Amino acid sequence: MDFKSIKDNLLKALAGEHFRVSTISTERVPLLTDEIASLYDKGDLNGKLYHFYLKRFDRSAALKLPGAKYLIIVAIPQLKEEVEFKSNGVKFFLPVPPTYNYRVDETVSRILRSHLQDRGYRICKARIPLKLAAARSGLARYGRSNISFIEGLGSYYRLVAFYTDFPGFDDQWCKPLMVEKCETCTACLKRCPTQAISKDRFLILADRCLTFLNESKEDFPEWLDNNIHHSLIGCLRCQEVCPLNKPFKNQKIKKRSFSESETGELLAANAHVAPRESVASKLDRLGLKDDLYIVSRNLKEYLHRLE
Ligand code: B12
Repeated sequence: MDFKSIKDNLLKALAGEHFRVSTISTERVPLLTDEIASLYDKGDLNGKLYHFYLKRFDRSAALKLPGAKYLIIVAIPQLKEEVEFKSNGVKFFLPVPPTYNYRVDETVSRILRSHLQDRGYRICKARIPLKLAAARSGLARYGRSNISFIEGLGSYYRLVAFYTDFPGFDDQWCKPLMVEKCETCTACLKRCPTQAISKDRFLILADRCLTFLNESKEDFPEWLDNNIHHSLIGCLRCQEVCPLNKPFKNQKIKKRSFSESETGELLAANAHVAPRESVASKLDRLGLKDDLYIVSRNLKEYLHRLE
């Protein structure tokens, strides 16, 4: 099969799952990583943010996949998942925002394997600044909230990227753009419960972002108002208030419910006591199997709010 047919068939299969796709040359990978590192060097990024999340981005595609030619960037539409809990006879729901459930990456991987790997090309998951890659390849545009947006999906999608040595793609490199409507809208800025989005700075103040705080194992800072917790992990406020997300914001998948005893186990979880299989497998299905401590701590924090 010629390059064009392989590429067209692959793109068709990904589009069949409603995934959006772009490709760039792997020569761009160091540029992406350097762009982030230079922000840190200039003092524009919080040290913890850089060391915990950003420092480990791939410096070169070849180190991961020798002979890699292209980076395939995929946006996977994803809705929030509403999770039911029960404590002291009271039922309550907490959402898991879109993008935490990484299990869907396997669908992308399966499609790439059947269209590329089965024809002798290799693929390998990439660890890169995904928003920047999506914006630099024209797949997405930045919003004022600093999340990226795609026409028809809002910001409710998960990004994932793979390297391949298949030579038949295009280098879709361009200047990152901002969503035009964000130029005159301040909805996310006003709604952010911790003032992490500011008028005079495009980048968010990551160390103020509720997500940064509740994804971390560290204690919450003194200044954080406990009443603002509303998700099992992360935060939904800047996305839910965004006019571009209006069609999607009330759509949710109600997937898991934890019984009273399972909720109790989650609340009591610690590093020494593994939860029973049913609890572990429900966390796994939510894409949170490695986040037991954080889920437990966040759940407790939310319950304090109800007291
Ligand atoms: C670190 C990180 C965080 C940190 C820092 C967030 C941040 N804004 O960078 C924390 C923990 C706070 C976080 C929070 C969230 N995150 Co996060 N996060 C990441 C991660 C690991 C890296 C992002 C990154 O590179 N940040 C560094 C900054 C500097 O990069 P950047 O914002 O792209 O910076 C560029 C732009 O600002 C641009 N720029 C600068 N000035 C200007 C001016 C103009 C006009 C323009 C156009 C551009 C521009 O240039 C910069 C580069 O030079 C990615 C996964 C990945 N591997 O990439 C997920 C990721 C970005 N997160 C994601 C999500 C969904 C979230 C949350 C919504 C989760 C939630 N529901 O709670 C929140 C949103 C917070 C927010 N408002 O941004 C998704 C985004 C999907 C999407 N639709 O865009 C990603 C891609 C995860 C995924 N696999 O899908 N996250």
